[in-house]
Amino acid sequence: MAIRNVGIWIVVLLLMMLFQSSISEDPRWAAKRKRMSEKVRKMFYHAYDNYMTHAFPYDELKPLTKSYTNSLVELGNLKLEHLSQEYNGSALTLIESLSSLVIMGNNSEFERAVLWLSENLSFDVDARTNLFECNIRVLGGLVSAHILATDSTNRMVQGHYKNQLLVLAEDLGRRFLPAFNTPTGLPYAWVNLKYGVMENETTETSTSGCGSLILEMGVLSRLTGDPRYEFSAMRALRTLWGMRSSLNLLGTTLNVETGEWIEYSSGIGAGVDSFYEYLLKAYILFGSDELWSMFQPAYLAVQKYLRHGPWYHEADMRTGMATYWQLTSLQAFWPGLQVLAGDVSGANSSHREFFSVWKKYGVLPERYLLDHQIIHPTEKYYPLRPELAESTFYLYQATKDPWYMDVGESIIDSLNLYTKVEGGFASIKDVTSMELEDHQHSFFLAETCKYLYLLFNDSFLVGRNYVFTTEGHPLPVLRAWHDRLPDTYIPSTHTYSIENGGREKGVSAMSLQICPATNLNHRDGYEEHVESVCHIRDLVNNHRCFNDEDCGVDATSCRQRSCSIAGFCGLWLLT
Ligand code: DMJ
Repeated sequence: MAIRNVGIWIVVLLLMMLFQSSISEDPRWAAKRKRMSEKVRKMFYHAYDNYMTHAFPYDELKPLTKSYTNSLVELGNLKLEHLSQEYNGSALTLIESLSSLVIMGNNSEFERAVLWLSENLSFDVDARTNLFECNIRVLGGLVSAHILATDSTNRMVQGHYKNQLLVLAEDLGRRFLPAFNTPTGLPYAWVNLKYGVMENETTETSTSGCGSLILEMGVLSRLTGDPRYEFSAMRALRTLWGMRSSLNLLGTTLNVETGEWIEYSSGIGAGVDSFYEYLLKAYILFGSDELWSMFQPAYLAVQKYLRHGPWYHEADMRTGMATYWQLTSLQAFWPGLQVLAGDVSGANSSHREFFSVWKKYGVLPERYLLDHQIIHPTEKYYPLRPELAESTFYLYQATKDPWYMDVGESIIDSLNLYTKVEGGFASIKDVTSMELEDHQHSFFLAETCKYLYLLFNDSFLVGRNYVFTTEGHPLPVLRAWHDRLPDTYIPSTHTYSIENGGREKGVSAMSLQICPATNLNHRDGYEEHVESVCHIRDLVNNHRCFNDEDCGVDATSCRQRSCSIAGFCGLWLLT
């Protein structure tokens, strides 16, 4: 017995030494953070400056020919039908760059851009746009920038800003409303900004298309006091949730007039992804129990029916039987969502698989056949997508494990090696030959560069609580907008006096202080701060736990978190 105890202690001591060696901040990490964030900044400006020179005020840059494309009306429109002659672009990439400019600290360029948009942008155009795409890119970009322009840091020179972005956002939001005029409340996928829903418009939409509008439209309602936007988005979400199967799974496409499913196959990638994301993020932002009561069973159903080890396949929503064994590039957002849900070990293992495919090809192919371990014969492209960088950022925030910085570096190296051209960053047409395509998507500036930058420099987030939309635009968690924030919650002025060996001050990006921030974790008989929705306090054991007491309380649900065998704190929804 005594010998066994000694053995256990040796193992414990070895483990502690192992952790200890990685606890102390290696000066090389600080140097790496500096070097890499500078590298990403350069990437962002290479993309931005080329857009401003060759494409602004049109929508997106064509980096190979140094020209432009008015792509807002093409997004989600694979057949390019009903393309309008009148549409001349909406400076889409500029709108998408606004929050990244702020995060990188370029307030003067942000102000210049805000003023230009204030004076020149109009949505009174004959343009049939995809509601989802226009919502996440344009409405999301505008409301987020409006909040950043008017927050306490006063980024706009006084007097120059008179809520023009909010006026524009409200004008756009009003143009969305006709899309919701259906018997089910589910919105049409397409709406013409000038004329509303077109005659003979398709009634088919996707789960993400009608189920991920609540963040932007909810915030628009909170900012304007007009409840119609939030009401419409929430009603659609409720209808959609009501269409779930007895297994709590949802299909991929549906008919907005009849409320019937068209495609019963259920997954976490294209056509569904942001539906899950918005349930949880809207719960974090608005605190409504109704949203949590949707997210939790939805998440559990994914884990039960779609997960295969660290991979996720698709399954028939009615039977739970596997349909397609495919990894899609869009699925790589999932580990980031798992971090927010507190399932850090689940996030870690699925992230590793996505990264292994990235390493295999140099970037992530759009579709990869899991059962054959090969690329899909036609979907071989990589359009500069952000999802793997996004998840890497969340996992680094949750664990502070420097391995995620290595992953970020590897992503940055690949982007520079394969996609950087003189005129910007070009999408990859075929990852097996690295042949390029003449398109720099706006989400490269809104998301890819932003998450890579935040991975190495999160100073923007210190002392503040933000939820990032699916397009990477930050929205603040505010008491005024939240159903459950207690009075002790102080969102913007509260700073922590936590120090990391005298080297690092501040709190993590995920510190959603929804539960009171003190008196939650009694260790050694004293009261202490408990930080974050999803990970343990910044100073303990290099962000790893030894027992449940290290983990504190989940800030959004106020439930005690527990410590996994791997040393990560979480809610462990499956237990
Ligand atoms: C972005 O426009 C958003 O993240 C969206 O939810 C799906 N993915 C693209 C970028 O890949």
